[in-house]
Amino acid sequence: MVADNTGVPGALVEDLWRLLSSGRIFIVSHWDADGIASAALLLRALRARVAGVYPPSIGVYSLEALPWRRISGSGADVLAVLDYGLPGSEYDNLAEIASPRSVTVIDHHLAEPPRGRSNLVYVNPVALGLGGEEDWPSTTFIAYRIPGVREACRRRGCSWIAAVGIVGDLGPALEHRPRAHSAALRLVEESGYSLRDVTRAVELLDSCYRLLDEDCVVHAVELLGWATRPGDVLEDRRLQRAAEEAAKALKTAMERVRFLFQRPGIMVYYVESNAYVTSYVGRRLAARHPESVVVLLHWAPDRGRGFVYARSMKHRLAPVLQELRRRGIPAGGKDYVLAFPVDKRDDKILRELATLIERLVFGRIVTG
Ligand SMILES: [Mn+2]
Repeated sequence: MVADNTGVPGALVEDLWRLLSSGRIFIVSHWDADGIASAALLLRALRARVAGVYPPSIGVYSLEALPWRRISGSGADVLAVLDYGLPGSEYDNLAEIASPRSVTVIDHHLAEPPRGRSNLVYVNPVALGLGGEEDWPSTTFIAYRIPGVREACRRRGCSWIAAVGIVGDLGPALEHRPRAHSAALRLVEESGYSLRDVTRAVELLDSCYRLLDEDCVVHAVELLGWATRPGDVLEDRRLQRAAEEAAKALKTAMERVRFLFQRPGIMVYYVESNAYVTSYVGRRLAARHPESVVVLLHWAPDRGRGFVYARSMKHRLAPVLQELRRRGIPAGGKDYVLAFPVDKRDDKILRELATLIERLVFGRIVTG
């Protein structure tokens, strides 16, 4: 295989493009700015062949969370899953269930690659050992390399959309990741807009999932699929309203968060909110305790469900994530973060998770 100048094997990207051009596509994208921007790039390139776009159920990482009824109803021949971070074996399973449809995955999360099936094209340079998360700071960065996307972007100019994914995924950490930072700056510069405008657009795009509003995510993909400048996002009424509401929810959540218990090196918190404030509150708490692992139970009373979140600035949580998945829990995450949904407001799962962290992160043998 010949690698192109970005390190993705050219043959793999060609396979991907051939598959995407072979029929009608249903796009399932992660609900955050990177997922939205990746879907928008495919929408630009494939336009009339896109039979539908919808995110998985927000906050849930599993095949069951995919919008199955919409997928079946769309009559699509190809399912494109973007930026969703499931382990490779799940995509083997998906390709098996989805058959005779084909499945294509574009991702940059650290995961075991799939065993592979004839109807599966899996493009994840991190999982395939072609570099780390810093070399591949977003799914958008990969999607922007697809020949058809390049072609569509040549006519309308969308390097700022490619930058949205990087800025969205790295957030405030962007400045501490020099390679990702310069990649984002190059893309933004190419577009003629400012990093500040792109950052503001990301805030608006990320407000849909904070309100647990999947339809709003679709609206954002469609908007970004047509937008010619960041201003088109910044001036959008629906996203403006969502952002206002999300900002209020985040502020209230930070005021309401309360400490539950601790173990050596582990701080456990609780917060109640009907918005998906989990990652925002969790990041703030992790920054407050940079030496520890922070665990947060976020309960959404109106929805009768919640989310458990763990993050650390210092300690890798990947072994815990692997163990949770091995136990059949639909957890998602990266090296230093993990999250999964719960349907009970219950301390027991928090104590179990704390014990697991003690064992797998700190190497403590815990009894009782
Ligand atoms: Mn991503």
